[in-house]
Amino acid sequence: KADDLNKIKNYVKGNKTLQNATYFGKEKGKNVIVFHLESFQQFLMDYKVNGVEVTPNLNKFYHDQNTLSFDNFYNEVGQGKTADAEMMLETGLFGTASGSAMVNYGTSNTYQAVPAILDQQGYTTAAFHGDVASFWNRDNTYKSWGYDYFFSKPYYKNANNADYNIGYGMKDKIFLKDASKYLEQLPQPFYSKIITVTNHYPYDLDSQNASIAKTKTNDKTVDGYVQTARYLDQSFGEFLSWLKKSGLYDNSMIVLYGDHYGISENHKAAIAKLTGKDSVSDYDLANWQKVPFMVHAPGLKGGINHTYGGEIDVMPTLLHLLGVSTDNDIQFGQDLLATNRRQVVPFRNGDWVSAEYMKYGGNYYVTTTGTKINPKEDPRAKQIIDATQKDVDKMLTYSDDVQTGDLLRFYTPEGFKKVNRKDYSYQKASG
Ligand code: GP9
Ligand code: MN
Repeated sequence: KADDLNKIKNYVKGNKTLQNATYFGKEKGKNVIVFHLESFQQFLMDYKVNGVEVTPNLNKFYHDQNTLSFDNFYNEVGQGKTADAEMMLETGLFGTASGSAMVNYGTSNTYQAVPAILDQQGYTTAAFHGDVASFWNRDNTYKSWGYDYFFSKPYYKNANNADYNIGYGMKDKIFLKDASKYLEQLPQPFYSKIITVTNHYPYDLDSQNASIAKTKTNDKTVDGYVQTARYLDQSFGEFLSWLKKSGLYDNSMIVLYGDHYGISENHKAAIAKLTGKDSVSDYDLANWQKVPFMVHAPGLKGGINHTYGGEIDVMPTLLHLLGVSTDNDIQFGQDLLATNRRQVVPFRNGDWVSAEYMKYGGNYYVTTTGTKINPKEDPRAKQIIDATQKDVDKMLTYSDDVQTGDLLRFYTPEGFKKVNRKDYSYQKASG
């Protein structure tokens, strides 16, 4: 088992990228607020329905001169959905080929996750979510990841009158108001993750909270999406103005990400209508997997960054911005701001996107033009495609080996203190 690790360590070492001197350590010591946009896709950015912006607050944030916004950033989740997104962002490991790694390995595996790493840099770490603590086995997994606090549903005084018919927990506006009471009391610097949920399949929303007309694709689980997305946008807008009033906006790095697609690729007819196309190809469906990724901080050199990347790349990107090296970490991402990135984005099923080609649904395309190609008729393309596929398969296999073999128990990065789960308890003290 331990020697399985040596192959993986060598692969990861070969995956290292050069530090970007402009950004490395730029946000050192700042608070971090990671805002999880549930089921929120990139196509919604600057999207209008009958001339009305669906997400004006997020659009403004996306185009802010101090926001780094990535427009070729993909979700890479498997069956674990939100849990896979959390696993990738906090550990730099993929979810597993089936099931949820958080559920199957979160309780007992050894991880070297962002909360533990930042804890050991003097940060207080806290997760916030309006659902019960056990969903996706978060309560146990967060102890393995070293979260100091996990404010789940029982912590919120409005928990029971904010329940929402999707059954996953509180409506975002009410959750965020209650959560901010805890956030403002966290010792600084803190690392926090705030998980929303209202913009969730099947995208129902009570009429008094709906502020935009449904779309007219005639697909009943699609047409409410713009309403719950706009509600999420308003929730974010309210939260952002609270951050500004509380002063936290000025000394925090605010990170936004969409965790995975909202409208699955099975809704091809509806997707075509939403995107004004007659039909959608596998090329369109690959790009449908794009989700937003944005990083804002006062004075940060912002702009739209076109590098091809995904959720697996977030951990090194954030830690490097905080001046924390990941050279000794076993993680599969590459800093999105590095200048020598491979720009290969593996999907959990072995498909992938790169800056030059993409493979999706068994078809191959030129990434920038959408031209369909047949590698058998193009030796140069075939060589690149075969090498990319080999690399993607290796990365996914190695990540699965780490998860299923719990291989990190055989390795402690230099300077990292092993996490002791017994040091953490998230029970709300009664009273
Ligand atoms: C559950 C919420 C939804 O607490 O995070 O998770 P998802 O269904 O998107 O995985
Ligand atoms: Mn989700």
